[in-house]
Amino acid sequence: MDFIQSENQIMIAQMLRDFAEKEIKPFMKQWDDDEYFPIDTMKKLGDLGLLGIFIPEEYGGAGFTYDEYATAVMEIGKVCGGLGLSVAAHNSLGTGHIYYHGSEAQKKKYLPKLATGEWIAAWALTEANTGSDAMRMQTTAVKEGNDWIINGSKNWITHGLSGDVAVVLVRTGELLDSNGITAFIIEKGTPGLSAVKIKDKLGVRASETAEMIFDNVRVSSDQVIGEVGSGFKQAMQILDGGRISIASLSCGIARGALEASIKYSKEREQFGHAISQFQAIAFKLADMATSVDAAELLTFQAAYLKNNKLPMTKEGAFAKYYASEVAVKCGNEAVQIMGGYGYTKEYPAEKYLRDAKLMTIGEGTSEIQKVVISREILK
Ligand code: COS
Repeated sequence: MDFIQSENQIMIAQMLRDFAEKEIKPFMKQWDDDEYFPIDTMKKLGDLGLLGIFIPEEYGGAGFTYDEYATAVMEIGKVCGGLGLSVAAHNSLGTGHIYYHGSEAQKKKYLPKLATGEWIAAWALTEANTGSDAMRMQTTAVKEGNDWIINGSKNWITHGLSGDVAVVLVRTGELLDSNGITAFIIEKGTPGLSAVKIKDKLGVRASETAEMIFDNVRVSSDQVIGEVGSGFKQAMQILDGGRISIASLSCGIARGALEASIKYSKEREQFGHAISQFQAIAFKLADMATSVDAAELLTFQAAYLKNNKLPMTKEGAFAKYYASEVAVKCGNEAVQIMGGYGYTKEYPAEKYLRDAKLMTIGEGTSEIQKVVISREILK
């Protein structure tokens, strides 16, 4: 593991700080208030190579490692958790699934569009009644000649409405058969596919979440990813990598909350001193700073293992579990440090807290991370 940032990481971080000043900070409150998904801003990030960060150049990507990927997601998370979630989900879920498990023809067809941001990706595993218990999904695909007919619905899908293409996990075998789920690539506009935006979320409101409905959606066998029946295991592997994304985003939110808290506590005076001078506040900042660094180290550990194609199920879960809880803690402390101001939308603290909370829920709850970790250490 390298504790020093590479030149590429430094360059990406600086580029994103500049980008955030012009393209994110002036608009993010409006996106949050209106639950507006800034697809044009996503496309600009695509122009910067940030929508195919670890996709090789031969498929139109930036060809970076998970280190640069984590840095990019952290930097966006420091500013806007919602946009950060969209960037993370696009890279590691939809696009990542086609890259890691798709055929050469599928990679050539989809990755250049996705890696440049011409197309936005969705990834659909969860259903209304099956979140943590993904294996019990009810959406089915039945073979008819060379085609498959898909019926059912998927819930809580990032870019389920605006995404140009979705990787959809569907039952093709018996209930509870770990070889009974298959991944399909389904393009927007396919007859029988519709979607409804989910509104009134607590946080990550700039990221689009939708329900996708499949009513006799016909797709050809060319749209199956990998072997029929291999979808659940593909999904588990994608979630292992996805946990680096959410850990990175959590680190970004936590660091954003810490930096805002430091700034505020140096400016705010009470009892004749800046409140940073009081141990009650200084120790909060010390705890926040220590846990943000620890979360980043766990995240870069998982990234190192992924870069080196080493097993990282446990380490991905460590990073996601710890960093997401740290993000909530830092968001909460930021509100506390800013007091009444922290409780209003005039200051950034309450948004960090709202955005952070999703980190302990999406892409596997904290409880599921503990299931994964305990199974690994008890093997
Ligand atoms: N990589 C590859 N294969 C994996 C795997 C991984 N990380 N984790 C499990 N598998 C395989 C197992 O080896 C098993 O294979 P066999 O049946 O051939 O032995 C199969 O997948 C089923 O695994 P398991 O029996 O552990 O499945 P469970 O139903 O008990 O589920 C958990 C395991 C809870 C870990 C899984 O359902 C999970 O991750 N749930 C959370 C899903 C989630 O994150 N949802 C949110 C998505 S929002 S984008």
